[in-house]
Amino acid sequence: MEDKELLNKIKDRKLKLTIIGSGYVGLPTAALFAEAGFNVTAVDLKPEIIESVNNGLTPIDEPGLQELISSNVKTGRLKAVLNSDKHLKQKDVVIVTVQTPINKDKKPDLTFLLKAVTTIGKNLRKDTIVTICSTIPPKTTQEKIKPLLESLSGLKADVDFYLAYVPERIAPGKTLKEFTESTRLVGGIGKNSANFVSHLFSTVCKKIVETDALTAEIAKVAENTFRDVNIAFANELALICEQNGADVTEVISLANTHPRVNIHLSGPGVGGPCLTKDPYLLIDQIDCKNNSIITTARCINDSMPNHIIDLTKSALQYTKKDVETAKIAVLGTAYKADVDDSRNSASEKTIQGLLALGFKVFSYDPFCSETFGAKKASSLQEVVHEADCLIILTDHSEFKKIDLSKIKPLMNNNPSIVDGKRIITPHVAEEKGFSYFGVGYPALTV
Ligand code: SAJ
Repeated sequence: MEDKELLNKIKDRKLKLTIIGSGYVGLPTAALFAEAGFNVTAVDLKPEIIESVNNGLTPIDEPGLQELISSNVKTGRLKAVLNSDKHLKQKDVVIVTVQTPINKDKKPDLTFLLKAVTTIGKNLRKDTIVTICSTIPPKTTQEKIKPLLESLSGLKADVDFYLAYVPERIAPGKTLKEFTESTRLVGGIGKNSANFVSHLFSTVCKKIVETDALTAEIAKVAENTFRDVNIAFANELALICEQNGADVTEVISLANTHPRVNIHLSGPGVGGPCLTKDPYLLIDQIDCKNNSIITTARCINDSMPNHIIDLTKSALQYTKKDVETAKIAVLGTAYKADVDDSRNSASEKTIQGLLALGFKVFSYDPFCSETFGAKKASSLQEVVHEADCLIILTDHSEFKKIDLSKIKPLMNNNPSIVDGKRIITPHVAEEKGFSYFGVGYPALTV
């Protein structure tokens, strides 16, 4: 096909798209391309996702997504199908968004990705545009995906078909806005691939920057690793402040008045599917693991749930409560504010550690049904009922509005708060009759 012909097909929305993987990234991708006017098929392994989408209902809680799915399913531009390769034969564009987890040895597990690429390779036609949006270790596009597609299809990348790595940068809760408004990197395997994929993505994204696949791969994991390292620094600072008797919230906020300083927030640990994994993708093939700021940061962030457990023990000791009988109320199992995702949440290790110590643990989350083994409460009032200690692990909007005067009478005498997210003002908690313990706050001592 002439360059112009393919560009015109993109402009006129004449290409048929398949999105492989219809989760937190794939489904918004499918819905936005359908909204832009393309005919889109969303593929997934889970029948419940397929059924939900085809009924016009979003299976994930994401602002704006419900409207996009229902209207585009109604017009017929969006449909979902169970994993199968037969429909791939008629597609002009395939976008891969399957998960790329790490295994127990912290090594990338590319099984889902390579399976999807194999299916694509077997069905590849001339002029197909293949786009990888899954997060991958450096060199994967050039050294694994490209040869696999070429050998299975007998076609040549950047000549007969086009291949680019286009990392996603969306944050749950703001997915649609960030998808369309954040700068999108297009890492082409060659000039033609970068050009066609840029034009394709410019139908849904406002800003595109073209680069090569390797640079885009490293840039993607570097972004999340930077954030993880920055948060680890904030967490170490929190421990330093606690021991010195200072408040880390004030320290960070004052340090950040410097024009070239931007320290992130300390907390109960880093959760979610990205920051906990991408640093390991970045250093996968690199020989620096015993002396690496990146792995040290991971260890610091992973140690924070244990620090929350230590703060809880101090709070119970300070308020003279007995481990045998103490009841703990945990607020939040989602990995961050106002999302329904509990993957790798700091609450998991914290709750399981508390249960192992013999505490009675109850949890409440307005977005997530996950409890990690704690007893489930379905409201704030229920979770604090006769509790001795309230632990805050997620900064959901509902929790930021807590009225401590209303909570206090529901709890046992002499209650304490362990504020992992620093959303309660310490002196207000103390005025209302709570003993306050917070990450990075001077600890009360007996
Ligand atoms: N957190 C802190 N302190 C902070 C900020 C976050 O402790 O100052 C914690 C959060 O509570 C949460 C974890 O870090 O447990 C991760 O939250 P997040 O908001 O930093 O990141 P994600 O995983 O929701 O999304 C990240 C984003 N990357 C960056 O901001 C560099 C997003 O843009 C990416 O698209 C996403 O990873 C991804 O899919 O890679």
